[in-house]
Amino acid sequence: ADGAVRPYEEVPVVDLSATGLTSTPLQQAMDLVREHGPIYRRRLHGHEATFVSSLELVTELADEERFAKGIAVALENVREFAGDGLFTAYNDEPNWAKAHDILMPAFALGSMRTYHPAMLKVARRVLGSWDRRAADGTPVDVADDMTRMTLDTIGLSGFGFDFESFSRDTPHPFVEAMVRCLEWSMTRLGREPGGDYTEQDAAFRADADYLASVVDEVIATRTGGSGDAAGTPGARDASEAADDLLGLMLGATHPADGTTLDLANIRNQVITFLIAGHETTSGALSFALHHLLKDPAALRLAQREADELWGDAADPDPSFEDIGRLPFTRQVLNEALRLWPTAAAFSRQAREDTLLGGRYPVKAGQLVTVLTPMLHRDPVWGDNPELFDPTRFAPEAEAARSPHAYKPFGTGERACIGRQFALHEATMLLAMLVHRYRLIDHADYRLRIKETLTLKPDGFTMTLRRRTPADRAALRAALAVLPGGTA
Ligand code: FDE
Repeated sequence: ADGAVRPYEEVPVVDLSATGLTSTPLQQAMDLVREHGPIYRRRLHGHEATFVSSLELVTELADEERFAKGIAVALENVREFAGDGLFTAYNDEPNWAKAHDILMPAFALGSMRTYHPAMLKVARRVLGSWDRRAADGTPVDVADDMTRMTLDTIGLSGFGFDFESFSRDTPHPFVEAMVRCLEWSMTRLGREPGGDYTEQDAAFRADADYLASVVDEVIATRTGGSGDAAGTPGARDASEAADDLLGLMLGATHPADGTTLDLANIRNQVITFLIAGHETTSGALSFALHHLLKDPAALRLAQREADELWGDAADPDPSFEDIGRLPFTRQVLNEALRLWPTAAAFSRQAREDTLLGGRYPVKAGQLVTVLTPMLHRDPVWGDNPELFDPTRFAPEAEAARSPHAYKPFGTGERACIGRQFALHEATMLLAMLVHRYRLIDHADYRLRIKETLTLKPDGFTMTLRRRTPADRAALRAALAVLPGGTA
């Protein structure tokens, strides 16, 4: 970058119209950054998208005066089944601000206290299932089980609805339909002009309708309307659950004008939260477990932290406050989300004509997409950005770094509303798992990443052994002889 203003035409152009997208378009986009640098334009069947990935340029895109969230084609596709829910709403759609204002209090840090018991209940389901695997030595499919746990958690804590995923051999049909909808949104990006996609679109429609019908059941369970409300496990009455997400959506009025959300919008919000609240969090947990499996030193530090809280308790009872006492476990999650931010891209839209980086002209309304995994490998992360190193998130290290170097939850007003929720849930489960189990790399797993709009480790299994008091004593002894060990 010589700093000279140059015509936008000089940004490198990659034309993929002949080859198309691969089955892993995000990793393809990452490779293109490695080849072409931190800004490039990608052409595909007459559409063009601009990708950006350096700290310098993302810092500008994060300026809310100059840029706002943009709904790029991928999110337009998601709008086909999530409508004007928070994630996919346009900035100026009145329902965005309205739902945002009504639902914000439900995501303040203090509100996590309300969700803690439901989160703990579901975490215990994971332990129940993994105890049986530990006993008979069969492997666990990590991403599948993390998805079971995050779906049950958002269902129970947000909507008082129990998906009971751990009593099923295969994922809940809601998950399968949702994953297909996300895949449809992703593959639709690479469609060739003139192709016939009627079959895919009909299958998508059926899946989207099914999602909506599940959501109607969730709502009916609460309002006592039609549906199979009677006897649905986990159903609670409205007064008891008034402060969860669904309670707020159904009951709370907007502070400014006193109106409530309409039912069509509530349906879109419930679909949005069921999707956003579980796909990304389960991927984050799966990557964190992968890295701990491959990094015995980090695993031991995480185990020591949990051991210090819960000792040899066979069934620890994590309190709400305990979750704030797991800073290293939190660092492990942060670092997992650095390397593989599971919602791996977000788009920004110029408010006015502007110059990005003082040299690339961007027109009012034009979209620019941030490739988060490559931002997270910017030189600001040091010489070995591929290295998993949770100490990057030690408080001193964080304080010394630009806040714009790390964006796994997006940026600005439209950043992730569920961040505290996801981190509370994931920190608690991760700590409970490393406290209880030895993680065994029985298949010498090599990381492959599956993309269904979000990212997950593909085919990741491990076996488990319950940790014993002798294991914990040995860990204490081993760490005590290290420099800086706390004997
Ligand atoms: C959001 C979000 C984002 C942004 C996007 C754009 O910008 O476009 C991001 C990046 C995210 N998010 C990420 C994430 C990760 C994880 C782990 C998560 N996330 C989680 C969660 C949970 C929940 C419940 C959620 N999440 C939710 C959500 C929502 C609703 C949204 C939208 C917001 C607005 O308003 O816009 C988000 N998220 Fe998330």
